[in-house]
Amino acid sequence: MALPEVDYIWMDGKLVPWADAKVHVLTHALHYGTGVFEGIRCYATADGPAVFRLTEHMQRFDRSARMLFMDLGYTVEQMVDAVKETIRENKLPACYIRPIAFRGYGFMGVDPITSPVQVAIAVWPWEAYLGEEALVKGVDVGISSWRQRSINATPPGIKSSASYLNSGFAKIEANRHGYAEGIMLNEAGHVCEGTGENLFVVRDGVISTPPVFDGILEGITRDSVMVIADNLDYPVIEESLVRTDLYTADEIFMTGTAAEVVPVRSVDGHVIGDAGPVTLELQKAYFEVVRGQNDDYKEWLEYL
Ligand code: PPE
Repeated sequence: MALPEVDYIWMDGKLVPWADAKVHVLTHALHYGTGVFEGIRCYATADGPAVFRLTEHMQRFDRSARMLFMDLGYTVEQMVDAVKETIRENKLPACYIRPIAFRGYGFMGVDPITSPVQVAIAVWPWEAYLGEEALVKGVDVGISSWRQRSINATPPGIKSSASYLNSGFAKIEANRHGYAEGIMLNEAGHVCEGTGENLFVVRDGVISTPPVFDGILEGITRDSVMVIADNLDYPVIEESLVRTDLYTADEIFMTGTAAEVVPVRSVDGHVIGDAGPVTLELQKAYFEVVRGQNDDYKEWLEYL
């Protein structure tokens, strides 16, 4: 999507004009994928803009960085404050938030350790990730011919820039085949996730989702939906799924910060159907929670 530019980007400790947030072409991460990032959303609520599960996102950011031996140079609390400041200074009622930490300019060669760590936070308005209509009507998806990045190669649990080459391959293929999204299987044939979303299946009133050990990003939206579903008395289980489980599901939906809760209409041409009742109930509940309309979840909202 074309970026709707705003005034400032936070870069290495200070706000700089959007157009000045630049890096050198010999930035290590550009050549070797040595970056980690986050995707967070800030929603408009009756009490002003609120960031959904901001601290959890910054904790995951910090964990991703540490797994790459990157010292952010800021505590989680300082990063939380920096996100809030960036939204405030850009005067946005709601936005998407993209923190990124990466190995910068200084050295070439595979070893990242010697290159300096740079940290930036960008914010911009980002509407429905797969389109407004997708939230209502659902999307057609296909199983990708690309396998999911493996736990011992490019770990899917680390939200690294390098990891998204794999997502990029699958997304290009999906779009070329006329699908909104590609679903990746691991080498064992277990269903993992979409290129930017976790996946859920509903069968006979039971909600299931692939376990972390099958090689997925441990999504914060995934966790939120599991808690909400549990509170609505749905049985929720983590279990390995194979492609045929998708073809015969009663309902399928995908979750992610950018995507939110999106129904899946078909998989490889197997029709699942219009958005089902469980999907719609969870989607409605999720939107109420993020918009501050359900007090039971107010600890998930961090106001500016
Ligand atoms: N799996 C993948 C591969 C993924 O990229 C995301 C988020 C998720 C699961 C869901 O995680 P969470 O956001 O914590 O619920 N994808 C981010 C980036 C999307 C992009 O195109 O860029 C996002 O939704 O922000």
